[in-house]
Amino acid sequence: MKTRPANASTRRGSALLAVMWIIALMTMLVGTTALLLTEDVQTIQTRSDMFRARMLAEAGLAIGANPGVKPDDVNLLRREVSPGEGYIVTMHGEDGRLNPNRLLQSDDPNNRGILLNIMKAWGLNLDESQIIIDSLLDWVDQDDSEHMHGAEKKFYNTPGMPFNRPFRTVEEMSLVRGMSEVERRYPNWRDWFSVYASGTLDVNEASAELITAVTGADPMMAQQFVARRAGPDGIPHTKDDMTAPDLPTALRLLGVPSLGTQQGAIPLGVQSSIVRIESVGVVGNFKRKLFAVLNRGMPMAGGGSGLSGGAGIAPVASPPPSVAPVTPGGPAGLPGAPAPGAGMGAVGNTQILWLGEQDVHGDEGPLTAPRRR
Ligand SMILES: [Ca+2]
Ligand SMILES: [Ca+2]
Repeated sequence: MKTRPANASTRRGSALLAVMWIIALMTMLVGTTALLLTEDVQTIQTRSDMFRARMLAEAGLAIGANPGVKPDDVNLLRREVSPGEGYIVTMHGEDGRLNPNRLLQSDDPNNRGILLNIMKAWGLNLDESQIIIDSLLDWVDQDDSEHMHGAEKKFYNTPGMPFNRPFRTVEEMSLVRGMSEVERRYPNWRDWFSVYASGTLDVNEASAELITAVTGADPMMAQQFVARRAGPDGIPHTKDDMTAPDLPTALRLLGVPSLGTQQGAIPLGVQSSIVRIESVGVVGNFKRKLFAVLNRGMPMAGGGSGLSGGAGIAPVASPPPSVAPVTPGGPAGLPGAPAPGAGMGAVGNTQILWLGEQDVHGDEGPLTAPRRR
């Protein structure tokens, strides 16, 4: 009899404990469910924002691809369609870069001098440069015999390497013997090349270092020339640009009296016929970047005078990148690399050399066009 009240109180205690446990468990369950739901909603929102950013990038690309649009049409190329949403389009002449295939497949002995200048600018010594240059030559030639410092099948010991054909992308160059050292010393080496460049170097688009490497111009003179190009505002491709109107003027400004043999097989020009258009779609913190390389069949003038275009060329509608034909890649599994020069289609006189999507690096600035002073 003595133990009965004690038993009842223990049972009540146990029941209370059980209820408290259940409440705690249910609170946890509700919390987890709410968390999962929030995550789902966030995922849907993220997908929707990413999709919208891509649509905006496509819209920007279509506008930039119109031959009537000039690189300095800031009000057209930088638009905020609703708060925090819009696109930023930039365009520049692709001929400011060297075409590696033109350079490596030419028999002109002066090209080696240019390649040596380039390697020197990247911080490589003569021995390292010889190895890389000969290995690049071996990579694009069709035979299996090595240049003096080069590399063929035996060196790579990997099926399909070297490709023994021209580069289809600049990225393929990174597979060549010695290029890992270039990557370490000068990570921006890719900016010097384009497989879509016409082969004529546009001195109104090229970097000062590249101009020096190709023309032998004094580095300071080349820097001044590039600074002058951008005009008083210091921004390339704006109305105030002071690009060289013709090659003799450019050479005079660069202090290169006559090119002589230095130029090798690289002709120089002051305009690009190949244009690269990059479009970044922005939705809040989300960004998607699309780019197109177009051959407009006529030169693109530098910033000040804008794109020469319009007359005789049908406006270009941007084809959706999803339907762009993609040719098979190289043997080492670099898919999607088109054969350079093959083109991906044409609209009017405009040939589409490449359409693609890129990671967004760096800051594109504000969505709204800067106010003119
Ligand atoms: Ca070879
Ligand atoms: Ca400018």
